[in-house]
Amino acid sequence: MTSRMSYSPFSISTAALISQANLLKLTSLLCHALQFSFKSIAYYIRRASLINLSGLAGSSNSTGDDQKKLDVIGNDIFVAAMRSSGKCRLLVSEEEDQCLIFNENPKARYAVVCDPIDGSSNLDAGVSVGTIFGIFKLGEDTEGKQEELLLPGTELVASGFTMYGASAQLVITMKGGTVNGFTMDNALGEFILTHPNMRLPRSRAIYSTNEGNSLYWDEPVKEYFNSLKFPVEKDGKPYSARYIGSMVADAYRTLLYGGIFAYPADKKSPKGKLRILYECAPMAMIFENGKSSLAALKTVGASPYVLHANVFPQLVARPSTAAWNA
Ligand code: FDP
Repeated sequence: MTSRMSYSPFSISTAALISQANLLKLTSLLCHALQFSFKSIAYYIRRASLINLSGLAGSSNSTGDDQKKLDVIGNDIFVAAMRSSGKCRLLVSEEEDQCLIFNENPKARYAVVCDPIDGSSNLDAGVSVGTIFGIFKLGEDTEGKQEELLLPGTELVASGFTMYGASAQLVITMKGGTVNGFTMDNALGEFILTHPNMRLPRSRAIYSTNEGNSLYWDEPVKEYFNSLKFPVEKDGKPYSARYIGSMVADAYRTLLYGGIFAYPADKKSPKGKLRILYECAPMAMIFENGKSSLAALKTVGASPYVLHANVFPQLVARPSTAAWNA
């Protein structure tokens, strides 16, 4: 028996992405600039070993991490794309100490936050990494100051990430909307809608965390993860462990398969490792719109007190029974 793939580029393609953007009146220029960044970063990651882009750049970023060459290139691409879109007034990147203010675009009303290459410690091993982004709408009276960006995730109008894996996967959501996933078709050079209305499935019992930190965990955190591994219910099955160490890749798998992703604060990082503005808030918005639990909602509501602030407790994904029954 022959089987037919349900692949219909004519009915979906970028038109779907653009129509989503229109829903929010996100200008297609900003949307186009974002897609251009993802395609370019994907291109350089694929070619890294061939064109000597592996390894360290010899510098460190605002959060004290050693920068890889691809961190620097990814950031340069993202900054150039946002600046030239003409629609972005403020840009916060993990790789920049200060907020970038594009005064050449005085009428621009969007502020973008991003981690251009998240999970970069995995880069040289060819493991999936990703770009995380969030978009805020500034008021008409904006003065284009970085303080305007110390906002809780609840103020985001859109957020998403692109995972650079076997293929580039773009996941995007708008305020109050659904979560949609697009796969890069390299031949067409377009993101194709392949995963409409993504929702966390309830079926899989997977936990995803860096268990190597358990020595530094507080007792309640240890107890929580032990409860997943040693269920007390009769015939209860333990959770499986999966940890890639790239938040975007762990989050993408969690969205598809279900389970829990966590990076708990510990004695080594009492304020947590992940950053509120450009890592946790956008990711929490995706999981909230994908019907995740209260833990994600708490993260969405957290406000950064400085641009590169961390967030606690960083439990970002778990299917919510209430949301699913609604
Ligand atoms: P990385 O340091 O490689 O950029 O926040 C960054 C991040 O990766 C996340 O992508 C990832 O989930 C986490 O840190 C990995 O940290 P550990 O190596 O401490 O597990």
